[in-house]
Amino acid sequence: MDTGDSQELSSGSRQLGISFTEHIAEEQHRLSPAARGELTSLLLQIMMAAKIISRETRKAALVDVLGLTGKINVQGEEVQKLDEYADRIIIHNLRYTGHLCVMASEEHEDLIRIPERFALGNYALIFDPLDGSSNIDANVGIGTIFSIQRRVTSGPTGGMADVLQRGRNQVCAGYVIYGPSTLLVYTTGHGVHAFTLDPSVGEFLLSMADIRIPEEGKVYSVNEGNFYRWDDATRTLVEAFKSERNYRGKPYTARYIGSLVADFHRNLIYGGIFLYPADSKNAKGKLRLLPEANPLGFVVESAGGRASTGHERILDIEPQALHQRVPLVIGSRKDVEFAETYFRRAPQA
Ligand code: AFP
Repeated sequence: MDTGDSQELSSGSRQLGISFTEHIAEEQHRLSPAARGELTSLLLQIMMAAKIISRETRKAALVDVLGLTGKINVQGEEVQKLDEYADRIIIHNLRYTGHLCVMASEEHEDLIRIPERFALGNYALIFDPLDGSSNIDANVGIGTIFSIQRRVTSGPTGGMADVLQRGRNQVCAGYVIYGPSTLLVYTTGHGVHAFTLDPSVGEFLLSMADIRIPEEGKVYSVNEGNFYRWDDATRTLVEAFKSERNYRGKPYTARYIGSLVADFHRNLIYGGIFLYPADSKNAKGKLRLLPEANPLGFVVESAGGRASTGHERILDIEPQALHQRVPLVIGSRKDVEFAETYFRRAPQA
């Protein structure tokens, strides 16, 4: 009987329209034939959580989930109801898989332990359950960001060392955008691929394979309301983007949504630079190294782009704390390199 292997195209796992489930099974077989399928199974559970969160974000307005819970999270921000929901869904869908030793969420001050009744696995999951949540009530694209590290501790439970690893050690990273369509983007360091949720079949289908970010873009993306909180280097840089005093010799276009996944994804596809620099209010920047900068840094580098603090490569930073913040300059390679020349002239905070 023909198993179908003989008809297989060499680029089978990258054929548009193929399901996420089939794609990751094929990729795992191609890249590490001896693997036991743990990462595949972990990704499938992340996909399942994303489907549930997607469903809830779509019907949120109808069931009065929108709005604040009235609580403040560990970052000192108001917690939106959907943040809590997304956080719970991810934990409940991932903790029993037997593939994780520990989890860390932007919404939790401490590590999330795997309950004793479940088996421990070889990976640690770090995530931001619903990034851009202050945009929820305006129906703007929001997203889940995830990062997977290989376990480095031994013993009866996972620990902080499993989570506090440099971004360059990531095994896999990606994000899901809940926007006009639900999109899952991921990389294991071998190409960046995007899958669109087809609601009629309930599957994520490959919509963009091997995404490459343009070397230079036309867009700069920054919250310019912070202008008077910036140092001189940042102000001069942003003025260079708005004028002809940049390496392209013409002004960039400004685009800022205020939802990191949405701003990042637009620049990944069209080219451009996103910045959240340090300022007098956020001396170390606003965004978090582990659940935001590291996974997006891994994605952008895998697509040929660059991610930096302005002074050093994001993926080389040795994390010191779970909720550590960093200045973030990310996007098209030439644009980020241009920005770095300005930051490097200024003293590092
Ligand atoms: P929220 O999740 O509180 O909306 O924060 C979003 C975010 O962390 C990131 O997604 C945005 O890029 C950034 O903050 C926007 O920050 P500003 O509102 O200060 O521009």
